[in-house]
Amino acid sequence: PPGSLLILIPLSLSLPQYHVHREQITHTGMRTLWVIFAFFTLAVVITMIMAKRVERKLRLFHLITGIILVTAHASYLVMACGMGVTWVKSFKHAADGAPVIRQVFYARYIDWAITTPLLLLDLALLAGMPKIQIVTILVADVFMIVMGLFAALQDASEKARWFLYALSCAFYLYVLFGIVFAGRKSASLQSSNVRQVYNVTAGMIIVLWTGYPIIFALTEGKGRISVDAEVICYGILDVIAKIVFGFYLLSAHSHSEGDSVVLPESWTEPRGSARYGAIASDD
Ligand code: RET
Repeated sequence: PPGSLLILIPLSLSLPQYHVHREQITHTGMRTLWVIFAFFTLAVVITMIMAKRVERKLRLFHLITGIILVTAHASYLVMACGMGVTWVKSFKHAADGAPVIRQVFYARYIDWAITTPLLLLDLALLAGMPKIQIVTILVADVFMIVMGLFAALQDASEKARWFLYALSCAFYLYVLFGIVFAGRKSASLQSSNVRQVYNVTAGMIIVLWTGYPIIFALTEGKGRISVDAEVICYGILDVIAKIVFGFYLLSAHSHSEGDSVVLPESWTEPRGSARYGAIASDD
């Protein structure tokens, strides 16, 4: 009834005014997302053209790189359309004491969960690593991303967030060790050209990928840099780690006529020997 409304008005005026400080993307960040989307679209088209031009046996790398680029293209489209994003409570407070909530683009983690294992697969196939080593590195990588996603979304306890972050970093270290030791050991059996491509691509991964946990610590972790700056930093890394990396790998390959990769026994050991299913004696 209208009478009760009249009572509610002075009541609501006397309540303390809570306001929440929102850290969110602005048009600068949105524009960045669209620009990077355009880069990935172009990169997908160029990869398809390059795939048509090389001999069949090299196309597996074009296929894997193509899937990586299409995934990034889709994820940037989703984010540029304002989707794949959620609000997460921050552990810091605004200058006036108001609680802070921050936008987190969780779509990236879905992208990374698909693309980072494929980037590692590119590298592992180039080195000719045994299957079991490939599987463990890829699985550790997926765990790294999933733990990172939960760290980003965890807003009940700051300690829990950093614990999940540390766990994710531990998986990351496992992946790095795999690339530096197991991967290089397999690559050392290959021709000098393949070995060199491996060293360059592995080096790129070590340097570029390390940027991601650093950005995470500054944004989701400490809330030091804005959502726009976060979009730009991840965007630059994504473009280098996917497009520059992919094109280097593909063009280095097209020039390596006659480079046949030496496979470990696990790939080639004949049926009926010491193998158990697909697992060979050296796996
Ligand atoms: C997170 C947060 C927690 C700690 C670590 C992380 C690592 C992320 C990495 C991402 C790589 C992404 C790439 C994308 C596409 O090109 C999840 C940020 C260690 C290494 C290469």
